[in-house]
Amino acid sequence: MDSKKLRINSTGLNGSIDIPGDKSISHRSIMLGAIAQGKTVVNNFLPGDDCLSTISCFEKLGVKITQNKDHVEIEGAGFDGLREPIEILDTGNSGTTTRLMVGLLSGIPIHTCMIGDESIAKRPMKRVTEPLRQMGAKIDGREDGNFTPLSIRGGSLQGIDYVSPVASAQVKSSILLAGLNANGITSVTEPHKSRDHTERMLRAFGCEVEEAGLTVKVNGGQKLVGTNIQVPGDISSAAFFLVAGAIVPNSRITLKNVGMNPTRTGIVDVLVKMGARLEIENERVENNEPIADLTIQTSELKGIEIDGDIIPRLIDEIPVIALLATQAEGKTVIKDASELKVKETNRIDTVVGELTKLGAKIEPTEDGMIISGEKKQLTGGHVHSHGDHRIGMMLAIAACIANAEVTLSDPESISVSYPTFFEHLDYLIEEK
Ligand code: SPQ
Repeated sequence: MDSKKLRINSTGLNGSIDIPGDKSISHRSIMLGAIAQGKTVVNNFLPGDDCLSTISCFEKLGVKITQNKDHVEIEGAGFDGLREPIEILDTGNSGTTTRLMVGLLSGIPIHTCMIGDESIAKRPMKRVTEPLRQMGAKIDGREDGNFTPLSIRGGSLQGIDYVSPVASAQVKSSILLAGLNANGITSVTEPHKSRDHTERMLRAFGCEVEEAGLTVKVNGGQKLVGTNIQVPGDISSAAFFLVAGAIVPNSRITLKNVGMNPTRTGIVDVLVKMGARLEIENERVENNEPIADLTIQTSELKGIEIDGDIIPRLIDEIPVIALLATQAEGKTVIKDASELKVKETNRIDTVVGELTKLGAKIEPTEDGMIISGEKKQLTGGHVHSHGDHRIGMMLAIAACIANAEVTLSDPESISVSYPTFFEHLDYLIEEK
């Protein structure tokens, strides 16, 4: 495992960058393109390790996919054209690939085995295998189907009305993808609204998806038709530079083509509520997804409370929001976020542990954390990504406001969602 000396004590981040494609939307473009009839062309695809795992799984299922950096062409096989693979499907570090593919494969009459890395092996799968079994899916796996490796013998499914105990786009999407192949109607109701990229993209592929409040419904037997997808920039990647722009003195950063789907913009709401100098310009819609350019400048921030409905809208941004809060005036309390415990790492423990090493005053709670805003520079230290891309990127931004050397173990994990992260960071530090 490598270690990287991070750039510290920055005197300002300045310039403009194009944020790479959205990870959630990139995954879905491959999945829906593969089960559609005809060709799908994807532009601004994210060539991060997670999305490459999705491509590799579909290639093993016999789908012809040509990828050249961020341009991908998929020869749709339709549901009927997926071939029983001789190899195990390896989903790498990607929860989205694992959970959505279990649903998608449950209703297709082939046998598949699925495995991921060490982190995936610890992430709960019962949240999808349980409702899929209620639909008639034949899934087995370690600890009665709660952990990988998983084995799926696809067959006929029956639609269900599922009330999910968690707000999770992966649970919702897995069941809806199974529902496309089930008899009758499948509905999913969530306690809070989670990201809705699957619903939006299914419509772009010609499917009917009904939404009423927190319930989403699909009819079984619908066919998807290949289309062109322009993937917006990933707001979860933009979040690292939004926070950097707000907390590093003398900064002004413009982030172009950022996805502004309201189920993902909790970070924007938090920045505004904390008092950040943020401008939103050039708002437009492409492929049913809103996009804008964002400019952030060094800001005077105040601590706030973050809980309830907003949590699923910023769940992946909490590590970097915790860093943001260390530079605010007053306390920030994050609640209702126990889902953080089942991400690539337990993100309550890894955020608190790593930021504490750099001198931040932060305490874990059962469902979140409390950060004392001290508005002071962080200290140096040796920190660890724990193999979690979002922890690695948060720590690299933290180093920008550290007053002594910071080294990061396992920086490679960042390529899961943002392979050009360090290039962009160096450019913003050097651009004047
Ligand atoms: O794909 P994976 O590994 O689960 O990735 C993460 C991330 O930080 O990139 C979570 F660890 O994002 C999830 C997100 O937290 C991606 C996702 C999606 O594309 O549907 C939904 C969220 O997870 P969940 O469990 O709330 O549905």
